[in-house]
Amino acid sequence: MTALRTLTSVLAAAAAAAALVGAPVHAADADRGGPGHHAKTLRHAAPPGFVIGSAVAGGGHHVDQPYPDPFPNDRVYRHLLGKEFSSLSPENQMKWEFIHPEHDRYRFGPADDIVRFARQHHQVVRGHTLLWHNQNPAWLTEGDFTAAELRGILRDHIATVVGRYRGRIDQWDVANEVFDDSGRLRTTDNLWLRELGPGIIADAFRWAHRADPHAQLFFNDYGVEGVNAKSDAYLALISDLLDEGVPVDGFSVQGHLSTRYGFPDDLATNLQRFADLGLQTAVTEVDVRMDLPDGAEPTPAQLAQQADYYQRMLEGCLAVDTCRSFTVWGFTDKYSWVPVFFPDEGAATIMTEDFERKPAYYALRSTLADAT
Ligand code: 9MR
Repeated sequence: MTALRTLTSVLAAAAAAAALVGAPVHAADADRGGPGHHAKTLRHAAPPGFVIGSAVAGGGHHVDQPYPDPFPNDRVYRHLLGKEFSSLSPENQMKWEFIHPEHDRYRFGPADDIVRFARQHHQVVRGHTLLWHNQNPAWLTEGDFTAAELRGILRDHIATVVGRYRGRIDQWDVANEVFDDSGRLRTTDNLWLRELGPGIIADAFRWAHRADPHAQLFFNDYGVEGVNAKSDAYLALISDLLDEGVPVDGFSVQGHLSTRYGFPDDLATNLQRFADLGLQTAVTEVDVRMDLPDGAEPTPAQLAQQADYYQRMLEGCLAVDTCRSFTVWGFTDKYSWVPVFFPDEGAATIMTEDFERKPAYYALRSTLADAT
């Protein structure tokens, strides 16, 4: 079957399946000459001032990855990354273990390449991330440092990394995933909180602000799409920090969803309460994985449900004035982290491994076009 026929039949089946589950997928609208039918890419369909982003694959724990680093090597990937998106997030290339692999050595090359590519393609960059419990290098986690030394290490890292990209990064995920699912600060598994206490969060924001006064500084997490104990904890913490004059600019929800679970219908309500604090909001890491036992192919119904979830995430963001940035965590199944981390799940992105656009892609594009 040709790629086009596959796509056409998938779209038709997806529309039928959407009707079945009552999902408001209008995946095919854009191609039928509906609103925004002339918008050929996501970024061109987006309303003015609204950026649509993708993570830039590479540098992860994809230990069994059967491919060379995609960003520098895959020409089709690069072409689509430049053409479809107006914002880039390094998936791993600015994380501690990657950019600061030894105490006295930084590795900036891959991050520099992304920032340069973004410039060339008129894209903004979301920096990710400065204070996190994961992907810290062994020299740091296993080193024998005093509290004062650790503090100095974090301060220097933030000054160095944020300073290097000063003026070229639009939004920074300063603090990533600092709460657990019950809304308790990760004072055990987060090295910084454990060794230096929760006050280090405010310091990280202050240091980042000093290094780049124009970058918008964010808290970022998963499982905070809706109103729940964890997002409540963020609301309380950020309110306190703002009262103390700490330079926090934004709160972002990652959006790693699964078709196994219900959609977080209160996304817009949740984002709005952060917007009401005067914050920017953003959706930063969307993917929607599905059950694919024994290497099964996605069914039309699964693709339709996935498209529906992507669309509703985007609609939730578009409904909130301060949500001006929506990023997918990779745009092709070829390089997705999902099957590596979730056995028997996958197909979580908006394009197949062969870069064929799925119903989710068209759902995003027509939703963006309708919002213009
Ligand atoms: O996609 C990233 C993957 O390549 C890494 O191996 C993994 C290791 O922790 O991190 C993934 O990205 C995460 C992001 O940085 C923070 N939110 C959750 C993402 C998915 O795990």
